[in-house]
Amino acid sequence: MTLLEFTTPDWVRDAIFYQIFPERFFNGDAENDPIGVRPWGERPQSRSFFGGDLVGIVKKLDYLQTLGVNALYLTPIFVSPSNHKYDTEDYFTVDSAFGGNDALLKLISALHARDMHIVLDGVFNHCGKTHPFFQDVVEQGPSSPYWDWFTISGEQVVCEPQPNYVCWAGVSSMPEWNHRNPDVCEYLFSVVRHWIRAYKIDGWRLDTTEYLPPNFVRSIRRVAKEENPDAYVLGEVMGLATSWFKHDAVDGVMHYKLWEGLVSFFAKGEWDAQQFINHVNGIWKSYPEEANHTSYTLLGSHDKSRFLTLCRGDHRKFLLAAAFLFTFPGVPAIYYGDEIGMTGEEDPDCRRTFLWKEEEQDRNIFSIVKNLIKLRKERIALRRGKFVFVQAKDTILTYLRQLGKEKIVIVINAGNESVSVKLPAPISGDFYDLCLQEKISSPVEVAAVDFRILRCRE
Ligand SMILES: [Ca+2]
Repeated sequence: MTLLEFTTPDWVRDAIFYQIFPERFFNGDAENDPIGVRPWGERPQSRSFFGGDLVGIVKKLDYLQTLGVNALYLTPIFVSPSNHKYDTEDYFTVDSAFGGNDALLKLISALHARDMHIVLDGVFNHCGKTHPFFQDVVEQGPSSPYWDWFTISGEQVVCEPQPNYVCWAGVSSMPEWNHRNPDVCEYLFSVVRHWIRAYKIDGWRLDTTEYLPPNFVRSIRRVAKEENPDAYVLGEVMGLATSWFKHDAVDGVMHYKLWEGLVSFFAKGEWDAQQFINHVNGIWKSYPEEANHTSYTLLGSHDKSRFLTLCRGDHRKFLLAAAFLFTFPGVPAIYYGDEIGMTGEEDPDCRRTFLWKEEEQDRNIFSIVKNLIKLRKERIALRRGKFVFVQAKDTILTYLRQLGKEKIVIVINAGNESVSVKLPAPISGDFYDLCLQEKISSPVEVAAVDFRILRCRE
């Protein structure tokens, strides 16, 4: 496949993703709870368990559909001793605390019946220390058939005080796979195949993509597409992702580079609109157009402080960034609980249990996020249209989304005073405000820390 032939799954362009950390979303079955679960609502510590599971997600699908999301990304669900499950023990079995394989089958069937998609987290850089192949190496040393599946210095495995094997970020509980060994790659490809073939998952999010050999990542994408040409392969990439697209290795990336700009402009106010545009344009032009439309754009994830916390609790700033996300190309994604105003510092605080009591939720944020999702789903130009920056001055940002005759102008005012924005030709004239549902004309009044989404009238 050459770069010219690089194409990405069509369904992703219409997706609204929702990321779930299953241990913390909803406890649908107390029977499968691990020993020692903490009371729901308590602040999490790094090793806390609360009992969330896949049955809980099934029970909350009405909620998710009411919000408007149509695709889920779950952090890892396979057998592992931790609450985050990035230390896999068995790639072919869903953890019993999440309900086992049967619960996944029921979740997928319920999602597909609602025309919703699901992407699982593939942790292929490393496994957990309790993985049987690593345990075999610990017990048998160099005579283990899996000795060359890891990278070990010496004649036996030493875990403490310093591991003598390559492990993720130096964490001894996460030994890295030796991807130079073709048997290792084949084993991991069999995982990729299995869950697409037997369980019909719709794609993989690849954990720590930047730590993986590009050829291995490209092969994962190939294997996934062999099983289902519409499978979505999403890379976790913190830096600029240009080279991953040049390798045709992923369909999109978790857009942490865009997130940096959103934090600097919307949350912290450190940049003016021109700096923000320069940042966004720089990324936009370095990625293939296809990938710009299928990269996963986010305000939050399990690895970052909550966006509302980065905004120091200013709801208006959070909503301004959300308005940008839902009117910008790419696949907008909500980190569970952001839509009801959840806060939290970095891990483990950003992984609190979901607040299901309505009196604890910010219903204003919920209703505006829900409306932004509705607008995006109703207006094809917001999902698939061309995007052009129109104006950037101080804290005011204007851009256009256009598909065929449909033109939508977004005006953002990140400043603390209301402004009157005169829109330049050729988008001057009469408009219809899609949020306020009223006709207006240029100049457009925009309140402090507010936005307007305007359909151009013919
Ligand atoms: Ca449970």
